Amino acid sequence: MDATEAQSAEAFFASAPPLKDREVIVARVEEFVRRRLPIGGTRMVCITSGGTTVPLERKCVRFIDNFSSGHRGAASTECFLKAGYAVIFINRRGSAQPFCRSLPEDPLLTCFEPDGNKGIQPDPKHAVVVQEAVTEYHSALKTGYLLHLPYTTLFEYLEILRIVSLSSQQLQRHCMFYLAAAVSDFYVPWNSMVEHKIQSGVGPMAMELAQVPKMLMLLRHVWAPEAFCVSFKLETDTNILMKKAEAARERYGMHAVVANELETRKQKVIVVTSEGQKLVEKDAFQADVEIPLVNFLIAQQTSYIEAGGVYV
Ligand code: PAZ
Repeated sequence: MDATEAQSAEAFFASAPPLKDREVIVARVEEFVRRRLPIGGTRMVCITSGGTTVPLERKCVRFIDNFSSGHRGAASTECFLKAGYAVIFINRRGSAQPFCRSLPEDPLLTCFEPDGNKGIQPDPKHAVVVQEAVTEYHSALKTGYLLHLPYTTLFEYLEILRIVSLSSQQLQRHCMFYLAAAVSDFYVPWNSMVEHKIQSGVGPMAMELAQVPKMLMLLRHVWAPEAFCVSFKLETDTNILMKKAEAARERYGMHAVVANELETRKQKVIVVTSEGQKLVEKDAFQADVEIPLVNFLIAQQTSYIEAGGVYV
């Protein structure tokens, strides 16, 4: 990567607002990574999920959003946990969470009912799914296999991703990055952002957005150069999807790029690796396409580890 890209990334972080609870996050990540040592025991994956927001005001009322329900990240977290991976789950606040996907939309209010004695109990209609969700989620937390780090803004997302990647360097090839979050390509730099709510009634508004520095490049080559890196490419125009995915793999040196189209993303994806393109589809017996996708990527990472890092 060239020096200008590294400089613009440095400038981004230098001008970003301070990350709330930074020390706590760093300590939790370092402890989580330490539990995976010595290398060769449990593998770790960092899964990003949901869409970043780009605030337009410092005291933010308005923001630009990126589409992602978080389903992919949540389903994949469940699959990696089942496969024995420790998972750092970086997700957008309010987007889908692992083990909750079969619960009704408003789980707390719908899944429970008053027990007539000032307490609550699961509504019998949802008792089985509630019990399963609570048991699996708490078991992953208690056994130290799941660390949940929520974000909202682009600034928080990139700060947290950098903290995790730098800490995970010690795990070398036994760490995977699975970057399913939809991350904004444009933003308003903090130092040129207005403090208060933008006022209306003054006619049309023009706003210039700066380009977000190419952090995938930094992640891959500087922050975690040995980790197995998987990025995602979403397009709505199928004619350009594969070209963009191939280009992303070349440009950022990703080990795999998962290409998906908006309408069909829950049924099939195409994974681009140095070996070519592989169609991954869910079959009639699989609940989610993430099951074959995660299995395929785990096998790819195993080859990467066994090849001693010589892969791309
Ligand atoms: O979160 P979700 O299940 O609704 O969708 C997943 C996805 C389409 C956001 C993800 O698979 C993806 O492609 N993420 C990267 C998007 C991009 O920046 O191109």
